This record gives sequence, C-alpha cells and structure tokens, in this order.
Amino acid sequence: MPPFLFVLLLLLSVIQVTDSETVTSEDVQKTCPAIACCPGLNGFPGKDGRDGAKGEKGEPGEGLRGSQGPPGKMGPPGAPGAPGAPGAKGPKGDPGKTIECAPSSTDSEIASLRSELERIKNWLYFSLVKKVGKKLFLSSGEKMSFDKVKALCARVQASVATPRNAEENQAIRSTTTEAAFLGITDEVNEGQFVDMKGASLSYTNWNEYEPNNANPGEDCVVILSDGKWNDIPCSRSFMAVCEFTV
Ligand code: MFB
Ligand code: CA
Repeated sequence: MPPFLFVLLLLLSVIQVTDSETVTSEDVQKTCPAIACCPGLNGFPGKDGRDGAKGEKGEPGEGLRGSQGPPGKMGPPGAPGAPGAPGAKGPKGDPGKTIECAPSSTDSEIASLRSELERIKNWLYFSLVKKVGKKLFLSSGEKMSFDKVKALCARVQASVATPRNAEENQAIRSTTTEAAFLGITDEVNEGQFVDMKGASLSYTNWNEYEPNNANPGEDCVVILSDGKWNDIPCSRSFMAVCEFTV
C-alpha cells in the first residue's frame, strides 16, 4: 500500500474515534476532498429512513379466545305465527225445530198481488197480446214514425217485433188490423235488410215485386194486413208492435 494511502486511512480512523457522531460521506468529502475523487471505496451507511406507510391489517391472532359472555337481554316478541291447520270436524248438531209461522200480512199481500197479476195477464193474452213460445207480441194501438216505435218499445223493456218464422209472422199480424212496423231496415246498406242488431234475416215474407225502394227511398218495413211485407219510408206513420221475451 502506497505510504500516502496509509497515512490517509490512518487519518480517517483518527477522525472516527474523536467524533462521537457518525461520520457521513458528506462530512468526509468536506474534510477529505481527496476521498471524494477516489472511486472504489464504499461510503459509510446513511441515516435511518423515516417510518414507512402503515401496513395492511393483519389476520386475527391465534391467541386464546375470551370466555363466553353472559346471555343478552330478552328480545322483543316475534311476529305472530302462521294460522294452524283446521281442526277436526265437530259432531253433528241437533236438528232444528220446525216452527209453524202464521202467514204475515206481507205474505198475504204477496199472494193477492200474484193472483192480480195472473188475471191481468189473462186479459192481455185474451185481447191484445199474442204469445208464441217465449215471445209476447203487443200492439200500442196507435200510429207513429219508426223512430218513435223504437223509443216506445225500449221504454217498456221490449224490442220492435221481428218475425223469425211464419208462426211469429202470423201472431204479429193478428195484433192489429192495420199495417205495422217490423224491426227490419236496410238503412246501413241499401238492399241489405237486417234486424235491429244488424244480423241478416233467415225468414222473409216480401210482397210481390218488393222490396222496390220506391222513390224517394224506402229503408223500413211494414207487415200488411195479409201478413206480406213492403219496404216504405221510415218517416211515415204505422202501428207499433213490441216484442217481449218471458
Ligand atoms: C208500392 C210500394 C211502395 C208504396 C207504394 C204506394 O207498391 O212498393 O212502397 O207503398 O206502392 C206498388
Ligand atoms: Ca216498397
């Protein structure tokens, strides 16, 4: 080792022994510039670094668990349970007592009303009303336009008389001695006669050369005294015949 180097190292070791603080590389560079330019020697260790960032929370420790604590306070009452299964069928009850009720005034009133109604019906059937199956045909006894006939029948919960066969046609004719409106028109489609619900007809009884839609146009239908049909203007007045279902 060259002598100058030995002296240098000696000097350095003397500095370390006399200074209680750690000699840093900077200190050395200040007092011994020659070392700063002698590459190949390691510097002295640096100051301790600052504390690092806080680490992740660790797994729970394997240490002994505490002893079981005392039971907690009584909790609030739970929700009511679901309804139970239906119970077994009970024994048969005692038979009810039969009580003979004397007819009340209401009962006797009902009975008399019923007999009165039967008498009125018989009068009607005898004179004005014609019955075929479950249908009753009744004439108003007065002439009016087709619109008024529709309103009159609707007011008595009935519809304008519409024969579905020869028997009903004959019954309607017999309610009046004059021509009467039927519940049949071709107002919607000229030449296509339908009933009041718009349904096509399975039975017709047109007079010869009818319907002819004679001028000024004929969209309604009347039954004549011989039971034949003719198309006529709806604005003209003819007898009203209504149809009831019993
Ligand atoms: C015609 C008939 C028309 C009128 C007219 C007086 O028949 O189709 O509806 O009733 O007579 C000839
Ligand atoms: Ca006609």
